[in-house]
Amino acid sequence: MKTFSEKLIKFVAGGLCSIGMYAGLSGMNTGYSTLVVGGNGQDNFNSIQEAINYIDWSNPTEIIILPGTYHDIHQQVIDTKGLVIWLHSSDGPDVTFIDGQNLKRCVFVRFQETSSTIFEGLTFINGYAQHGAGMWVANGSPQVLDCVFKNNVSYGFGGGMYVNASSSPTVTNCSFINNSALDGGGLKNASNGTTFLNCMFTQNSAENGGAIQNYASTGTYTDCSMTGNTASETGGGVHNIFGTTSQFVNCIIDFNSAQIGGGVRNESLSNPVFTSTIINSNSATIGGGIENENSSPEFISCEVKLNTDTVGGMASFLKSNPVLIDSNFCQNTPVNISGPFTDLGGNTICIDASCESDLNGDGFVDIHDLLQLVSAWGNLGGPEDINQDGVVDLADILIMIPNWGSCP
Ligand SMILES: [Ca+2]
Ligand SMILES: [Ca+2]
Repeated sequence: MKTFSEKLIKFVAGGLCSIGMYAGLSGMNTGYSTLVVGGNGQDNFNSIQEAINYIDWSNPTEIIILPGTYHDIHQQVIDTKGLVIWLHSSDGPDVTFIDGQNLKRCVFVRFQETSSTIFEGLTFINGYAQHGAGMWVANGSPQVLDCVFKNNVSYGFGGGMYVNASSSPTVTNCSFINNSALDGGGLKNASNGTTFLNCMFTQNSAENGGAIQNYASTGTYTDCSMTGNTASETGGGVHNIFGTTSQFVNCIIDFNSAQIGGGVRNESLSNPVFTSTIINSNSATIGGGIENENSSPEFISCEVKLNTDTVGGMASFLKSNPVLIDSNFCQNTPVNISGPFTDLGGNTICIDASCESDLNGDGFVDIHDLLQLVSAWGNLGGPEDINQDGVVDLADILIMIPNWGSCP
């Protein structure tokens, strides 16, 4: 067994290049000392925790993880123990797995780690725990870069990641794929100040918050996508609760589904702000795109399209009063918006499909509209050309019939 100082290899950029450095920070003189995990080198550690346990408290340490799948005998695969560590793979997340073996959490961060503690280029996979099966940031603010959270299962909160109130990690270029939990399949975020940049959430599932549940959070999501996630109850893509005021900037929330709020559900005084965000092609029983209860989200330069449900593209209840600026609500079925909202200008809110058949505008689709259509039979265009294909014919009648009755 070598001593710690013998194992400690001084950080030399040239040496790191020789083992095919993946990490984006590599090549910088970081001041971190260096340990290596994996591979066959005689100085290399076999487990990541073994390397962490070897670190001198006063020494910022770089731990290079060579390609492989890493387990551990403890309750989690990695516990950073409050140390300043730059944990990164040599060859990227596709070949470097932190594996909970469906038994334990992958990573625990709980001793006030700062942004100088960095995870980079790793896949956290098969974690299993009550909360944060992939990573539980219980008390700390690490950086997480270029990582993948996949197939992690929490029977409580945050399948991929759970971030507590006292924490504010920065998560950049990460993917959350096929994680599940009771709340927050990909992520449960109860923090203030957490930043997610260019992250992707897909195929995650939960009862509430298929991709993400924000709980009393001010977290920011920029250039992120939440696509194809499911919630058996509320918030297929995103579930915002308990006074969440998160910001979503330039995000895409699409093809998610839930019972209530297919794309987004805002409830219990949550007033998030969506800017230049697309909420498209989500589905639910109530609120295909968005559902609000006692919440007043703001939409600035957003597009809400092609969402489906039985109530509206956006449905608002109780004391909700969403605010719309320069936004576009069109092609949602059967209605684009139901419930109150405040129009601060620049918005396009299309006529609901169910009302396009109300040709005389009396609030009902009935025999009078049908007679008007028949009298315009063969016309090239006009309001009777409901499907706007350039001719009034049988296709237009076939749109009118299912919308028979009162129109919202
Ligand atoms: Ca009518
Ligand atoms: Ca037509």
